[in-house]
Amino acid sequence: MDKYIERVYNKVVEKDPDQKVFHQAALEVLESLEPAIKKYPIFEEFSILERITEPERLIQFRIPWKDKDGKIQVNRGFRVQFNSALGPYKGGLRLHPTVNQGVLKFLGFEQVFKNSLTTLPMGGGKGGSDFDPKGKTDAEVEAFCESLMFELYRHIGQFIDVPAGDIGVGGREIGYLYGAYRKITNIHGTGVLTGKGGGWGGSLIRPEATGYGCVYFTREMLKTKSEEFKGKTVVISGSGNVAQYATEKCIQLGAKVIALSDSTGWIHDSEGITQEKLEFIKDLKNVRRGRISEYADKYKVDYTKTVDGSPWSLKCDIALPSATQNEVDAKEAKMLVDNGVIAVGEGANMPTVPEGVEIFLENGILFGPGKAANAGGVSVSGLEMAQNSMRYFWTREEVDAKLLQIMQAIHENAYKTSDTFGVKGNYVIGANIAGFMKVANAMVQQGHRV
Ligand code: NDP
Ligand code: 2IT
Repeated sequence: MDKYIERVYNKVVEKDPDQKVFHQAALEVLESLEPAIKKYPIFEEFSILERITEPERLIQFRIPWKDKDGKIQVNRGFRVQFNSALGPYKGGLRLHPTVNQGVLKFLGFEQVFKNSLTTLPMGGGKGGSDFDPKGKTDAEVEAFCESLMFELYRHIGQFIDVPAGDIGVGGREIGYLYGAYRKITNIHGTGVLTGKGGGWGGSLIRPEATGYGCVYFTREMLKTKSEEFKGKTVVISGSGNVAQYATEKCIQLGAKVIALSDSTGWIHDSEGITQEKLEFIKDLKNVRRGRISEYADKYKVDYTKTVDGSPWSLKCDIALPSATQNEVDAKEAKMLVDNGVIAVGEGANMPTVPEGVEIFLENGILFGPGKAANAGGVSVSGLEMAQNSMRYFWTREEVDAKLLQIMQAIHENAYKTSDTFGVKGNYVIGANIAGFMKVANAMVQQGHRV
């Protein structure tokens, strides 16, 4: 490893020894930047790597809220404002019991490079809480969101920081958060959050954007090998926002999606999930908030508990991991390769462990890393901000066309950059360097204090 990169990485680990997923994300990016760091000594001269691995600001706060029995519960809230060289901090809020500073620093760090790739003017940030929405009543979720906003409102704004959804945060939560923001500030600041409802400032296609975008990106990768989605068998993990709309786009393109999962287990529908069955899943997950096992009961298909294996053991042509970080381990990556997978598009953030990524790359699998493949969500968030600034709305077709154009531009940028640095088709190096260059150059140009 390059001496400068090694020094910076060691410092990252030394400063926060417990933040393992952040170390993982930092190492993955830093290692791949080596050719750019060597080619442009100015980045070392300006201490860009030391600066880019340190968040500009990290806010941690208390979130007290009353549960259905009238008992006051206390959760921890965070906002990591990682880098604003390219625009206001932008990134989702995650509600999951595993959320802590390290998880949000990993996600915020990834977001910086992802947002840079989108072509839109957005910095990177991430936030959330260790609150577990599972099993909570609507009223409890509302009470929690309101209390979260009591603190968060002072740190956000259309020119400062614009949160959106992530795991555990969808349309319902953004609604409660936005209502609280308006009530507290008396500002109808539509541009303060994205993923809003269609009738009050939300962009059409934002709910679909991450899943659709992931399929658009994967389709671009396939084109480089004269392949297409039509007729292919696809395995997708998760059954939340990203997984649902990745499935929908696969169906539209004539592919067969045979598996979806949640944290408890996964279903295997060998005949393929149809649009009608997908509507059942949307209602199950977004309205009734039930478990994916209900799909197996209804459609009489196989169901396997997570403890008994993963959907990556299924034979498929294309895999779109769309649940969470480190959900594809080395053994599972090997199984996918042995079973003939040709493309892997990461709908989730860092779902493949580093050894798994290595296995995909060594075997010539088309591998789209999350920060490129799942950038469609934040891209349409950026388009939502643009529409809010204009006090205007684009049609579904207009937003979808712009999303497609952005995903194609991200693909081209990552592909060309990989070629420039002598590793044609390695989208990990291509995306990391392309995303990094824009941020690093902005930081150099904006002086040593940013
Ligand atoms: P949702 O909350 O809508 O869905 C998450 C899905 O993943 C659920 O099926 C959930 O199962 C499963 N899941 C969550 N945690 C785990 C876990 N520890 N082990 C196994 N399964 C798990 O979230 P999204 O679909 O929005 O997010 C999915 C991924 O995509 C995340 O990595 C997120 O960061 C990323 N992403 C999201 C974007 C967006 O716009 N929403 C944009 C770009 C990336 P269960 O219900 O059982 O917990
Ligand atoms: O990981 C991500 O890119 C997101 N959760 C979406 C962020 C956003 O601001 O839309």
